[in-house]
Amino acid sequence: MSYVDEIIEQVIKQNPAEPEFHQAVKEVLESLRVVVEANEEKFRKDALLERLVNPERQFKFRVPWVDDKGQVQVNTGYRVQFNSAIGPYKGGLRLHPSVNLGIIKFLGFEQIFKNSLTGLPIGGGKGGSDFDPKGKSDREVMAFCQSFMTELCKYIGADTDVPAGDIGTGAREIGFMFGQYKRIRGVYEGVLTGKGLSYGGSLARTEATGYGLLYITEEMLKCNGQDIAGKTVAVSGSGNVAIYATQKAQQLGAKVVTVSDSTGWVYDPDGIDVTALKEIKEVKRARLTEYKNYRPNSEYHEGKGVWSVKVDIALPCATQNELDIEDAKTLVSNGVIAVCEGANMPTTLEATEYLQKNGVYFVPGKAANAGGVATSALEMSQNSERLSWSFEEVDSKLKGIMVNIFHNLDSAAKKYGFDGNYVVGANIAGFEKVVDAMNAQGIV
Ligand code: NDP
Ligand code: 2IT
Repeated sequence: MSYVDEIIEQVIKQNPAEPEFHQAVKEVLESLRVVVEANEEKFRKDALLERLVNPERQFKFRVPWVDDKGQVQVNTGYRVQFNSAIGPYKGGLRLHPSVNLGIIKFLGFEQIFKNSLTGLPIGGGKGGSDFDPKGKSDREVMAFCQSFMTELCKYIGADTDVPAGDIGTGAREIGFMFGQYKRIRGVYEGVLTGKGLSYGGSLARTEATGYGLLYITEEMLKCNGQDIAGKTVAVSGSGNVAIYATQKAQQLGAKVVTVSDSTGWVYDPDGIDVTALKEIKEVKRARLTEYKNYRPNSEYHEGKGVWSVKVDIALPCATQNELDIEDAKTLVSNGVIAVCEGANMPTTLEATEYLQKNGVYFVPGKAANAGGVATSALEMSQNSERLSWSFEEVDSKLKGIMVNIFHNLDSAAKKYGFDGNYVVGANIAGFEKVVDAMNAQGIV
């Protein structure tokens, strides 16, 4: 059996009931087959793939907190420190009832290659909890965040592991966590990114993931003889990534006609009103049903369906496996030309293959959404030098990073004979730097 197949089998056997982690490992290792085969003897002897798929360290802990009725609640917290070959662990904290160890491992594994693609010195990590911020009071969210950080603070630090936001973790949660870290550890340092601007945050970090997604989409289309201006776009999700992806798409002259949340989706034939969307989601923390109050001409639909609209470009920005084979077939039959992933692993493996086979340009999340973590690394740089850069400076660095990522994955795909396959290109380009660093550092 080939080394790649052996490791895939081993991961499934050793990590039962973690289907998302299996999926992420499969996607990466399948892409790396050509590189692994060329170095099979050395990689086997060094157990390189075994070291790559096993986290360096993982923490699972109890998070007790008291709700507004005086009832004690208990959640589970996680932090997986996956790979520190190229820098301190870096990656977000997800707060969502679906969180379990397998989800955090899939996200942490993806993060290794994503962070490598940014070209910045950050290793891969991820964490979170099955706590659901939805419907909780600010005090309850604070109680949870303080309890979560009381344990997490033992394992993180500005030079060891730097968490950030992800689903359910935004500016409010990062603020509460930062306050508790500082109180317990007694150090004022850049231990988290996505901080508020008054206490060490970076301008453009809030916008970075969505903006970065559009910068890479624009560059990819340009290199394939297409222009983003005038295109119709479907966005899913209505959180941080979706909002700023929508905003930048509109600034670039495209028309975004959909957004969604976990209960339904909106179709706005005149183009999504970002100001209304921000008010509903960032200020009121309300459902998308409210959108119709701002835009009477729009439609609200319960359930799934965002991919049924005829568009040129699809940008999944909600969650994993939200775009399946049936959705891919609908998109293709509606003439979609590009799918670029704002979320982490939003497209199933089967759907990805179908899209690629049908000539759709497909940019995977670990490249397309890398603008968020890249800007987090820029926030770390600003914290280290105790300076703040202007919005324009951070934004122009972000754009440069995204354009560079596209060219790196395009070249890696071409170099190994997979011209236009940006999944293979991203995985190989991300892997090469990590492996080089792992080899240089010996068996650790
Ligand atoms: P938010 O919490 O701000 O928004 C998440 C959005 O996705 C919400 O609209 C939410 O709907 C929807 N959603 C979440 N879970 C589900 C689900 N199970 N089914 C359907 N819809 C769902 O998160 P972000 O915008 O930060 O993250 C979105 C994606 O982007 C995630 O995959 C994340 O890992 C990825 N990402 C985020 C980065 C960042 O900087 N924030 C960087 C790179 C990637 P509802 O409000 O109803 O829950
Ligand atoms: O998935 C991701 O890259 C993030 N949630 C952002 C991580 C970060 O450290 O900014």
